Amino acid sequence: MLKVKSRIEDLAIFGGPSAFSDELHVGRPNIGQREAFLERVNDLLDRRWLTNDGPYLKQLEQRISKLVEVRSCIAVCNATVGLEIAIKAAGLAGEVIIPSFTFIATAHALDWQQITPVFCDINPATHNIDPSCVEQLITERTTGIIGVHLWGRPCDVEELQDIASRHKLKLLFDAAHAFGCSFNGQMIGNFGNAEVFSFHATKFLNTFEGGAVVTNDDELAAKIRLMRNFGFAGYDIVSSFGTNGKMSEVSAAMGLTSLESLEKFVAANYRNYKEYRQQLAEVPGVSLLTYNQDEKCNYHYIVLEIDEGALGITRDQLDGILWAENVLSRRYFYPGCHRMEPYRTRSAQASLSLRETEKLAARVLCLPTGTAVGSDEISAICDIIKFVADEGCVVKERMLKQPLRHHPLKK
Ligand code: T4K
Repeated sequence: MLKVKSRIEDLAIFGGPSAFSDELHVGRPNIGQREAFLERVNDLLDRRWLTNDGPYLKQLEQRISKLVEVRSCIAVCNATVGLEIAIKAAGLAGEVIIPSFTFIATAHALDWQQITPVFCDINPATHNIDPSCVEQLITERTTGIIGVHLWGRPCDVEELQDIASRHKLKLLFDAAHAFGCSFNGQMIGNFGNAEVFSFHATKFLNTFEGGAVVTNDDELAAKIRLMRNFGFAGYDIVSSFGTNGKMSEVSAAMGLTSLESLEKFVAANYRNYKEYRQQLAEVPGVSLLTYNQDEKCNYHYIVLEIDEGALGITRDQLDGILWAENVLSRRYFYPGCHRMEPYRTRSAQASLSLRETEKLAARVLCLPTGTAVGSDEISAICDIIKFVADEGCVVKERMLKQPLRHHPLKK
């Protein structure tokens, strides 16, 4: 039963009952047809082929290549390892320019192989790496750029490609959020030297854990394929450096099943996005990140930007209020990679040149969506936000006076 708020005391943070009896998460997995998945699991158990280039993996790679309209798809155990392999196979070394406003995996995939991630500021309008800042960061040690299509919204691909070509740099994209999205009518996956999708449980399409590297460069694809399997070119023949980046058959079976429901997942996300947009349209200090509907979008993230001055409370205060109501909103990607270890210690000055990143990291809040969330939940979440907006100053005062019963950083 959803609890309605009409007085300040009704807010769970001030002692009222939580709006939701069960926790509402950002990142609840989308699950396809259970029967189809279980049939595949039975089949792979009967065949006793559990991993290592199995038939489901091959099918998944073919279907993704077709959907993304790209020459090669190499499925991997997760996007982080996918990034590590793509980085190695593309020959990156020295320094690589990436945005700081991303999941920490983008930076760690470089640092893991002694490559320095050089953090670049973002364009506040797009939340993506700002090409006009990239060029200033290029040194003689720079070998590449990794753009991140944050929230599934494409980077400024053309500008980045132009910079990479002029400076003879490799260009990769962390497309962890962007499966099923397009840029100028062309599917994400076709840009730069290679792009990497994530199929983690919390992503638009999931294989439990998983990901894929996609590329139109046949030579690079062959290298990546070898590296995914320890460099084995045949029985007893190791022809290159490699790791274990393989995707298992059960993950591939989940991927194939998820692909069959992809239209349903987009429809649910789009419906949720429209509801949030309509219900939050008039709320001062709360703006919902929009998607370009002329492109293919997966609408997988509901991203708010909070303007403290207009709303009356900070993003973190709103986060605390929502958590008390059992709405586990997320401050992705606070505080920015440059403020996380080991990068923070190495470069204490980084924040000076990352002004937009710093500002945005204090404003963004992601809300629950996906197939696990329906209209009633969205209305209840928006009602809480609207109530708080109406009572902004009073809520703020009350929060200052009273120690929080609940702490949003319980994780
Ligand atoms: N690049 C970018 C830009 C990325 O965003 C990511 C991953 C990567 C690279 C690396 O991709 P992978 O190597 O993971 O394939 C989550 C995910 O773990 C991470 O994959 C994702 N980005 C990131 C944006 O979100 P956390 O720390 O928020 O995870 P966690 O455990 O808090 O889960 C999020 C919410 O989802 C929780 O509230 C609970 C819910 N959940 C989670 C799982 C795993 C479920 O309801 N069911 C589940 O099975 O990082």
